[in-house]
Amino acid sequence: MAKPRVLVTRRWPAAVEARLNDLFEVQLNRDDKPMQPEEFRAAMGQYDAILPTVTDKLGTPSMEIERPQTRIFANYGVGFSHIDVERASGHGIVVTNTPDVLSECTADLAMTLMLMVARRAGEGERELRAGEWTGWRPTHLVGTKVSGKTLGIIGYGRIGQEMARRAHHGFGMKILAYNRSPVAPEVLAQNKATQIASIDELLPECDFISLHCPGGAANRHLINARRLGLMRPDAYLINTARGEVIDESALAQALWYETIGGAALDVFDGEPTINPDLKQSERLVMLPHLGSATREAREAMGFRVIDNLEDFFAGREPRDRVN
Ligand code: 8YV
Repeated sequence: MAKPRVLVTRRWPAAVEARLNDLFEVQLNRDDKPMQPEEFRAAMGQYDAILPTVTDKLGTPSMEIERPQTRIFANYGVGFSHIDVERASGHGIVVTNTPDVLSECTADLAMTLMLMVARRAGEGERELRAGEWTGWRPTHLVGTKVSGKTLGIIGYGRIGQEMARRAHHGFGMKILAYNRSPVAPEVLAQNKATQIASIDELLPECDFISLHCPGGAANRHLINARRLGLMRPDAYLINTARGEVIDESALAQALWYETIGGAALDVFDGEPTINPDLKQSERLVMLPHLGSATREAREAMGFRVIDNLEDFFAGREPRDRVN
């Protein structure tokens, strides 16, 4: 039987590409650039599977095609708000993602951001590299203590829980959790977390707020000017979820007028373009979407995609089907 034809849109870890080549007839997008809608439309006429990443916008323009050859989008990543899943379902295309395998690394990065912004690590490094450090003094780059503070987690799924585990068990933080659906008491008990009924009630109680909810239209600007106004003036906002969850213009204002303590972002609305207003503030830490960027997570994500493809082409239900 002919091997399924698979399009890999970006370069993946070598070990994963080697395994894909063993199993499938693989086409690699060799220039490693995000694919454009017209390229997707052409690809959907040729390949049995497309393996997109967050940089591939699989919305309406990419899917304007009748009777595609493609039967599965096996996404490399847990978040899939770049894929119009409803439209894919309309074409009979199965969509899968890669949960679990990047939860720890993404939570590690959220901790990194929290510590960096609270302890002014980015400012300190910039000063040192610029040759502007004049030496130790009691009032120099004084930040905020993290240990023992209250952390609010919005989206208490796999990554949110990993963040809570690190913060509670490692840093003695008190955990407040907002989640759309009720969280089982035994899950909350693992990190002595308290579920709060609404985001509006959660925000004023927290020293740090970390976002771990999905992106997409439903959560667009979940953190808007009004909600930023509910944060304490010395509280910090951390985002490793998706850029669109925050109204970035409102955040830029809150930072500029110092109505919040600071923010640390790994994801941006319209990334890799950054809203220039954000860059005005020294109290903002920015990283270039590094959440899952470890050798371990990126390999595990690739092998998880392969598991989903093997199941699908063997006629089994892929474990990570989302539609
Ligand atoms: C991925 C991510 O690396 O998995 C996710 O949802 O945000 C990232 O860490 C990226 O999305 C790859 O597609």
